[in-house]
Amino acid sequence: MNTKPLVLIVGKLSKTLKKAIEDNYQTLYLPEEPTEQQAFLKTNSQSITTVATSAAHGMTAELMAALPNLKLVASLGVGYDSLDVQYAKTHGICVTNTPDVLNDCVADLAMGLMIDVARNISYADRFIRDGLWQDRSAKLGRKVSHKTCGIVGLGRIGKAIAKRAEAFDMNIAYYGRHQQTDVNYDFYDDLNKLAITSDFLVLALPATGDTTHIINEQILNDLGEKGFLINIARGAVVDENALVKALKEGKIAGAGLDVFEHEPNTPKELWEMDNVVLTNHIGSATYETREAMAELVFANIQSFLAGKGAITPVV
Ligand code: 8YV
Repeated sequence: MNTKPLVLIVGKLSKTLKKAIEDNYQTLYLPEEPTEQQAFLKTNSQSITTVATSAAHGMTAELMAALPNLKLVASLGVGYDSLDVQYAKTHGICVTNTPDVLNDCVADLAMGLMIDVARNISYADRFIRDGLWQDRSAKLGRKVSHKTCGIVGLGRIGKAIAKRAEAFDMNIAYYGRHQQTDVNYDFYDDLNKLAITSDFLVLALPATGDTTHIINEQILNDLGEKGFLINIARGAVVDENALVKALKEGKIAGAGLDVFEHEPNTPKELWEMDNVVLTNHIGSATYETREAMAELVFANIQSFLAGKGAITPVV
């Protein structure tokens, strides 16, 4: 009889993480097809105490409720908006994420999007590949250095962005629920005022009920026609229809976007805009970072199942 704890893998995980789990625990995979999933749960739900999943897939209250003996959900990703942590908390289920190991990677991408959209790097690449250089010179961009970087959400990733922006001689300002005593950046408790003062409004906040569409038409108008929006947080924090409208009407200078409201679907109007840089949610998508995240997921599972508790619990 196999006495190893049983781990249910929900959604796509890397080969290395799946192998680590398979080598150490009894492993089951949740079918994605609804009929198959129901049959699977009917047979296995009672024996499952541990789930390994990702921020990209998530865990609903419905699925957690279908696993009556569930004790741990270990998720790959720092964001946990796709996990029903409220249900988990009220039902004694521990949820873990993978903070810190991806701060640098995501912050690097934020700077990349900022420089790309301000200096027309992706546009210039297309300009050459489309054979347009023969006929005309490329359009002018905007400086990044010595400009104001307004960070919405000065958490661990926000601080990593601020550190990079300082290296570009940028002035750093931020908006959050409270002023932080361990930084000497300009604090704004009014998002509109931060938008007005920013040349680059960089979104690094979590997606919660309170932050849905926090970037709206008025904020975008306040950012202004020389301002750029950079989003490496979650699509839900931006009113995407208002963003498309602001870009169409030249209310802002451009946008660098790694996340979208309805991924993998993105507004087709953005595809045609030369002052927009689009990436497909690749904030943490490097070999090194995904390996570190996978190791942290596995470490949380090992520690919890060894009775030592979780390493990075959310709840
Ligand atoms: C995830 C992310 O790692 O960390 C997060 O919250 O959004 C991504 O970097 C990726 O979606 C895999 O789940």
